[in-house]
Amino acid sequence: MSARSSFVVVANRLPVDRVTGPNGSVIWRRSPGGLVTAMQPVLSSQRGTWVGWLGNATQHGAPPPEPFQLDDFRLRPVPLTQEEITRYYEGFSNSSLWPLYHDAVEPATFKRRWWEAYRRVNHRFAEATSEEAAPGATVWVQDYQLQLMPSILREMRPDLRIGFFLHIPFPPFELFMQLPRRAEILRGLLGADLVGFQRPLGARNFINLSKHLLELHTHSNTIQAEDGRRVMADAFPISIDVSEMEHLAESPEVQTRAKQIRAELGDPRVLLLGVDRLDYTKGIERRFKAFRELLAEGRLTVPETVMVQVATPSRERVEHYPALRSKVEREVGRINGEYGRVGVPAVHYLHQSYSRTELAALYCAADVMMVTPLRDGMNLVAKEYVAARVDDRGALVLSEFAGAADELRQAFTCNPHDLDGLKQTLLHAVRAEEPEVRRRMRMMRRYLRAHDVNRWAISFLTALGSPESDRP
Ligand code: ADQ
Repeated sequence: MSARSSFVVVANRLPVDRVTGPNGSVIWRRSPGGLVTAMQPVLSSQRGTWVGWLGNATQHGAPPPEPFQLDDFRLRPVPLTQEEITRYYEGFSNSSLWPLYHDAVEPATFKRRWWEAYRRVNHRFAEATSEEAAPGATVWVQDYQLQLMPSILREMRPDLRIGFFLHIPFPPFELFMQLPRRAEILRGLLGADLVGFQRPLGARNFINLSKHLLELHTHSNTIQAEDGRRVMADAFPISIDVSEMEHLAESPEVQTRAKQIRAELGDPRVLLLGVDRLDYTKGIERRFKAFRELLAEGRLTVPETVMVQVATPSRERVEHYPALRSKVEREVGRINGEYGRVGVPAVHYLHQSYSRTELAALYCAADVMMVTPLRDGMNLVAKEYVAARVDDRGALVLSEFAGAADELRQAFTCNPHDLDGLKQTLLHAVRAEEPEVRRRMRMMRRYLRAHDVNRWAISFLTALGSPESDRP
């Protein structure tokens, strides 16, 4: 066995993208993203390991992919078969847990065979982690795909310090109780020493659930687990690499591209922007409806106002997603059919992935950024937009159901379920005077600079290592 690590990150995916090298060889390149940026310093200094899935199916009977080194940390791939991808990932994770944890804005589906795969895969992740972790190591498990892992790992390795962070909302008691395997999931999470959430509300829901479902004793933000351990639950709002986005936004390349984007759109007076994974939680349909009604009422007009919607392809094999894509694309067609002219569409819809540079240019070009999820753990796009506005311009319309609303308090906040309210907020943002826009943006930027993703990682790890979390 290789040298073991004193720090192990576990996430469904390894932070790498597959690219084809010379002669068709496979090369793994580090994928962009806040999580890996935040983990990098700790992983490097601790000779850390990241455990996760490489993203492609392993054939039955094929040898598991070997661990490998990337930059200065080790990657330990966990293989999944095609059937496990269907049942553990697309099934239980993304068709049962994802909708349920997002207020069941689309109905959750439960299938018994999905549960079996979810349990089996969590077990496999725990085994791989146990092999990688040095005695007394710190293990940080990420997200809803791995909620059983903390308790399985604790049973294998009671010497480890285990943290868990949930990137999506944790639902209220009434919703969680619909989950067929609710007690097992809760016990799985309680295997950790520290369970972190995006918002204080998530931590409160979790503590309340422990009290009522398992009748555990709770005090403030600690829960006494069935084996007598103290488990701490608290909010650790995730953030972005603020200086990376600021540097990008300041670069001549991005500034030039931002101007070019506006020119290509016909130099509109107001450029509205949406950037989301194409997901039913993101409130894309509500946003289009609000825009269409504002055009119909003549309160916004084309070509003075133009909307750009980037909708990244996502989970196309999971139920609800192809249907959402059809609905969104129909709506775009309807708006353009009614309000566009030859060469002047009202909505520019882009179902594509973009580089960080192009995203930064879009952020810099947009007058109003629309972030209107019906429910969202945090929403990093809202934070990226604020970080990119090094000119202190630009208005952020932000749903109060996004975790980011707890922090970006100077945004134009809205309730996306209330269409009239959403329209009012959009108009308010469009019509706001420059001094007001600048004042709001300046304050949000100041806040964000002091709360970047490194601070998030440090505060979680400090709480995980603190003696408070296991004092009897
Ligand atoms: P997501 O639901 O994926 O994340 P979000 O937080 O908005 O949502 O992050 C999306 C990321 O993808 C952003 O960094 C954005 O720049 C990038 N992105 C979006 N469209 C893109 C495109 N077309 N091309 C390239 N990149 C694109 C989950 C939770 C969130 C939580 C995060 C982190 O659902 O609530 O904020 O995890 O914890």
